[in-house]
Amino acid sequence: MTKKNLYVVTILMALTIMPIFYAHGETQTLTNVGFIQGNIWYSEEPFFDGDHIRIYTVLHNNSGQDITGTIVFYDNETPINSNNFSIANERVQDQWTDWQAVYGSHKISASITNAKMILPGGEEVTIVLQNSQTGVSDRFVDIDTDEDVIGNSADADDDNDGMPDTKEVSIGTNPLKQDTDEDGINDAKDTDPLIPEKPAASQTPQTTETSPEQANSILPFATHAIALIANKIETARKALLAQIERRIEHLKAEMKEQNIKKESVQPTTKKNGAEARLGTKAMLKDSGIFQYLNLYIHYALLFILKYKILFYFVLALLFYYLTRLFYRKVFRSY
Ligand SMILES: [Ca+2]
Ligand SMILES: [Ca+2]
Ligand SMILES: [Ca+2]
Ligand SMILES: [Ca+2]
Repeated sequence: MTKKNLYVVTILMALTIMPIFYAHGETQTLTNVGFIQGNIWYSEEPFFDGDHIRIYTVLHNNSGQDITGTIVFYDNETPINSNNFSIANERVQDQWTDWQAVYGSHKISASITNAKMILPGGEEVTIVLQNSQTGVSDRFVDIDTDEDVIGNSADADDDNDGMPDTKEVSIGTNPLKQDTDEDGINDAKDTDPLIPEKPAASQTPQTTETSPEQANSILPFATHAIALIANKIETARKALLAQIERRIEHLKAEMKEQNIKKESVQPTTKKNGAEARLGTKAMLKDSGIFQYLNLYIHYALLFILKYKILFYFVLALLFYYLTRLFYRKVFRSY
């Protein structure tokens, strides 16, 4: 072969192969289709905490006889539901149960019990089936706070407010709440996401309140100073209120997550009802009581901070006792 012919053959070969690569690039991939892994599949993929889904499996019968029985679906080792079935010879049959997914690890499976063979005369004979157990579908069900079909463990922005979780944790905003201080501006766009933005209307009366007094007062400087201190206290009260509210949200989320984890762990130990209840109470005593106490204290603080009159009353009381203490110390020292 001459050098020229070699070039021509190479170019022709390249032209033949290229469309194959091109076609390969165009191939579409369909999900949730093909072989049934372990004979368990789900009505939707992926699914998250709280989703109502359907768990499917499939029965086949090539035994030469018609078969009846009961199919039981399991979540870990706890039965979810049971269906009675009847399957003719040489048939394939879908079986399913509805289930609400819950955060945590799950082992989904199904098994056949109470299997009977139906003889031509109608007589039922108890039998043992060779394949009476599906494979185990190991699943971790995540929470998807912003419902963008990416679970929180894989989502960089759990609440989809435009601010990444890592930044929210570092600046102290709630990564599971779009508007932490509930002032109508999402965390990412809020210049001060921890202190509610004051509406323009509430700022105007404050200035009109102080300016006439300032003008008429004999001691404008004192009035101005008092107004300034009052303003500072009021700002501090609002900031503290926002902080306490955020802390309560955190505590509640933490407790919810722990409760979910406890519930998902419990079934594996297969306790009876009474023991399980005792177990829950014991766990509550062990780890929960301090959380409840903590939450209670936060709610008490929230209550005081929320009602202006109560807040200033407590502040005045505190001031009175501190002043009295100070005077007593001074008088005793002389
Ligand atoms: Ca998500
Ligand atoms: Ca976020
Ligand atoms: Ca947020
Ligand atoms: Ca905000």
